[in-house]
Amino acid sequence: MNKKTVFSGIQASGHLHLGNYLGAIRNWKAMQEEYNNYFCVVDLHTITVPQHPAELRANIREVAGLLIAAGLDEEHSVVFVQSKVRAHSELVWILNCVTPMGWLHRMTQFKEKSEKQKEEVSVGLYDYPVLQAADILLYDAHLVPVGADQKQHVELCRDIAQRFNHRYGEIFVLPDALIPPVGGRVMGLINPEKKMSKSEEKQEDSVFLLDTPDQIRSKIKRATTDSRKEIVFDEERPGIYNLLTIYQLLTGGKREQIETYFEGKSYKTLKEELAEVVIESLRPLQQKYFDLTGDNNFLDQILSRGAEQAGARAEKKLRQVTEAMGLR
Ligand code: ATP
Ligand code: LTN
Repeated sequence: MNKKTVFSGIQASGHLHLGNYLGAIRNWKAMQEEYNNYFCVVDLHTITVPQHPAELRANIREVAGLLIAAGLDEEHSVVFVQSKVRAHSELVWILNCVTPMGWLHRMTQFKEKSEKQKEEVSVGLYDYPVLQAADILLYDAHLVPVGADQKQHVELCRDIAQRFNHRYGEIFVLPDALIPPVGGRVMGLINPEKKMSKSEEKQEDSVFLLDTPDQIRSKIKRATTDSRKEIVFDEERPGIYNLLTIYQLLTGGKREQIETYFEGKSYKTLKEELAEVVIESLRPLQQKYFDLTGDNNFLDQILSRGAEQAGARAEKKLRQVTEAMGLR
């Protein structure tokens, strides 16, 4: 059967949160049977900002474990760690040599992240989107399911592929980003003007997938709202809009039904009910995570088979690329 290929990546830059789940991982699971899938813990992207070695090692395992616990299975999906497949590091260099600097200057994520770091900014952070392009192009991925913040990076990948193909022949598949219509940008609880993010310093801003029920209740209770009363989907009121959107995504309800259900109820009730919905939605995932990480070998074996499978496919592509360029 000629299934299309899906590739997506996730950083090991901290604990996974509801934004990662609703904007990305949950959709990866929902579509895995329809495609050939590669899901990658992108540790080489993670080191574009300084990481503590022991923490990085632990985060890589936590992220990989959560991907498996969320339901990605070996029958449909190859789950692996980026640094274990050397072809990523080799292709990024090659792509660096066909990517104009000007294209990278326009990347909004670089502008945001480098503002925070000032003179600490690494060449790696600047080059981050080219490494992302290498990830995607190595597997001939047609589709890249991501949150809304990654749209620009996938478009850049397409541009790089096109430029390469123009110079050396039809080597790369041009990928499309797949962004969920709702949930592509889950906002912070404390600051609903900014997206929920792993590397945000304020822990109260995010619901982490491994938070305890009490942590979840307390974070949602303290979420920023407004001085109004009506519980309706109104984008002008980002706090309430975000809480309702999370509720909608986890219950699968329609917006009008949800508004009717909460009519005349207080923000306090909304928060209490949302907290219980989040707790119950995460319970099976947490249970599975603790079961599978109880057996250290289990995860190692999945990742090692994943790296082997991904490596074989990536090497084949790299051979095609180097041949076309006269490096072989
Ligand atoms: P960092 O804060 O370190 O940049 P991150 O939380 O943005 O990390 P990534 O590993 O960069 O997470 O992203 C993994 C996937 O989750 C990507 O597809 C990304 O678009 C998606 N994602 C991240 N944050 C959100 C969010 N708040 N809402 C929806 N999707 C998100
Ligand atoms: N930049 C992405 C992570 C990422 C990725 C990829 C996503 C690295 N390589 C390839 C899709 C395809 C992010 O989520 N911040």
